[in-house]
Amino acid sequence: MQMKLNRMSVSLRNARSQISVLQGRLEGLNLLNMENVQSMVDRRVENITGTVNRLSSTCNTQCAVQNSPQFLLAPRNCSDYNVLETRKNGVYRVTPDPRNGTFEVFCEMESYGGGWTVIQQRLDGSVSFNRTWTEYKKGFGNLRGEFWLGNDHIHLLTKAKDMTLRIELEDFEGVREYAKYDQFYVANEFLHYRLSISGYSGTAGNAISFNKHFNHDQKFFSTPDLDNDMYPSGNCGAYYSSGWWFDACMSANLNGKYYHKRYKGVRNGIFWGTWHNMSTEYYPTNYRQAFKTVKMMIRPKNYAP
Ligand SMILES: [Ca+2]
Repeated sequence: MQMKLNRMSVSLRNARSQISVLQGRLEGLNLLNMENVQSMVDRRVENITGTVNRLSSTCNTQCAVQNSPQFLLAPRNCSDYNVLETRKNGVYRVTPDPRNGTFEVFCEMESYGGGWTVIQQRLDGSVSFNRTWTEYKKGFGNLRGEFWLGNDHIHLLTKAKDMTLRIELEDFEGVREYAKYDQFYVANEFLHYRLSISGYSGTAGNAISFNKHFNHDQKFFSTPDLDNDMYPSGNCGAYYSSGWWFDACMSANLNGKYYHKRYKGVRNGIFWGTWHNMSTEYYPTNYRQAFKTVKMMIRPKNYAP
């Protein structure tokens, strides 16, 4: 009896190890194919979403009642909470894409017309932005303080709806300026979170698309440990200690190091190339501009406060 049991347990163990080998191979195959299938489905869903949006925007008052409840069930971003008459700043849960679960975001509901989902904030330098690809992917920091919301989350939010981006900047003299972009989209990880951004207006200047040689539009995301930038002889992310949609390398970088006052040397601080006194900087004799606060936030293009 004991021998039989032993024999059986040995063959069970063998079977189990064979199963796990097969499982590993299957997963490999599945992953390969699933990525293709997923991007195909994503494209289809995007097309259908576009059609549905067009149809629902042609709806008049008769169909408004049927449309509103589904938005109320699962707010996709902070602007949906504004519909619910929740108009207080704070942390809320959003579901931009039901297939990818829910996550928490900080909602700016009281200023700039409200309904803003904050994707990045700098306040005091308490959180390092010198982080890895994986950290920028997942997000880091504290939603009530300094943070990066995470590239996967930003992708889902900007994929679900046409979004505008608002950037608020403040220097240590208390000067506040802003930049707004009518269109803001971040692609998925397979496309290295490529940035699509256009339609500037504001007071801070268009540092994102500065000129032919410095343009962050359509650039991939790079981090100190993963170089997807346009600079052939080095890694901008490593050089400037941050993750960003680097060109070769930059006219803007809001994820640079937090300096509490102006500084000298490598311009690895928070940087906005069109800031008013930026042109007086001259390396290496002059000081570099430092910023006190930065906030990046997004809201649906069709939002009406
Ligand atoms: Ca490079």
